[in-house]
Amino acid sequence: MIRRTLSRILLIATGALFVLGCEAQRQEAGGFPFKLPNEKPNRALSAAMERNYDAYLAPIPQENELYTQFKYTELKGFDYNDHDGTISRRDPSKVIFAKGKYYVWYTHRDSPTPPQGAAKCNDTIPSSDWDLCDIWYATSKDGFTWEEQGVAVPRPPKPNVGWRSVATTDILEWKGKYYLYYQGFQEASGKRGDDCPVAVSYADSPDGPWVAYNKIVIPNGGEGEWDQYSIHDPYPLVYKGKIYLYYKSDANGQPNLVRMQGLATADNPLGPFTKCPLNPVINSGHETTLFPFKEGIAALVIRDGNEHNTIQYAKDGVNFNIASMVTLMPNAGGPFIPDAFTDTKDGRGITWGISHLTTVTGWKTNHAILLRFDCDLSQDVNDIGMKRTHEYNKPEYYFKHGLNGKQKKRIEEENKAIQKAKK
Ligand code: AAL
Repeated sequence: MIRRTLSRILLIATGALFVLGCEAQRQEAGGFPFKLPNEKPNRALSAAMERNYDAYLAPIPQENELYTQFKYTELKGFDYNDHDGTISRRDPSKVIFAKGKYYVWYTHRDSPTPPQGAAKCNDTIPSSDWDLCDIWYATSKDGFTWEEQGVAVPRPPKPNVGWRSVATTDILEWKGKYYLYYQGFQEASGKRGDDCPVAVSYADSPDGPWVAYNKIVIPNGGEGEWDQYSIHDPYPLVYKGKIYLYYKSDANGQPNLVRMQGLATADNPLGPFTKCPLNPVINSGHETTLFPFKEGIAALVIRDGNEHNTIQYAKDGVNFNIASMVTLMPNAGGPFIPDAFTDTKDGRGITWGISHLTTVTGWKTNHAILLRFDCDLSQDVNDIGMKRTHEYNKPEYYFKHGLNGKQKKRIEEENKAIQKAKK
């Protein structure tokens, strides 16, 4: 008892000393300045203020080159069969500019029915939105109106890699040739997770013809490793004289799928690719979107994990840190990155791209659409209209995010328990 009282007195005394110490420091240095200093002030700072200067490119988001809002525009030129779920376009590649126009590649599904799930799928009925797909492409003069050009990479004949579905592609330009990397499914997605490795096709022109390499270029990890089942969203850039291909994998298993991003590098687009020993290099995120920025690589980290809804930056392309917190991020963003393949030492950033929205009309008519996003993550643009920090949404938007039945029940029970306890 005496010991407890003594330690309580000690605790209170330490607390009081700490407060007095802080007050003495405050009086000596004066209160923190009203005008936020541009440079880190030479005074004792709280952890939050230390971080505000050390972790971000600027102490206010308006001046942080890696902070942005995102704006969206519906695309012209794509038909979706009245959105009945039989046509889907999703998971766009980066956008490139070649032969006087922009190019984008994407997963294209045209099936007799919308996806029916793994149990009901067959040779023509898809299990998921990205089952029984081919890779198509479209071109545009302005990035808003697109002309669909048709198939770039079809599903190869069985048993070649991707015979069941080729999906979620991305483009690399390397030494005058073009390479499309994509997920090559050997069985319907959903039969055994969403398992697949990565395959590649190459061409002399972005218009093809594309030659399938018909080999796995990024294999799944070994048994028990984080990427043992799937390599998703292959995303190549040219950095430090090499091909830096980032990808996503799922770990931990159901019901707690943890999605993270890894890196594999190569000197040749057809491999061999060496996985980074520090993988995973990003602890969160879903579809993979990165771009050269200054001397390093920046990443849009969406949807999954502790650090979802952040933009991250790695000076060395490997060790990523949070550079900003953002909202309404593009899903599966494929930005236009003029210096994606130039091996730049001073990446200029991005201002627009193509992304997707999934399950646009509900599960019965499940399909995805492509849309355009705009932002200011560029060293060369200073669009203050993209640097606001709040989103203004109508009440309907909030009420759409309502409680589910289970939650309503829990609250009802909590109320009853409180009533009972107070009686
Ligand atoms: C996505 C991507 C990959 C997954 C599936 C289709 O958006 O992460 O491509 O396999 O969902």
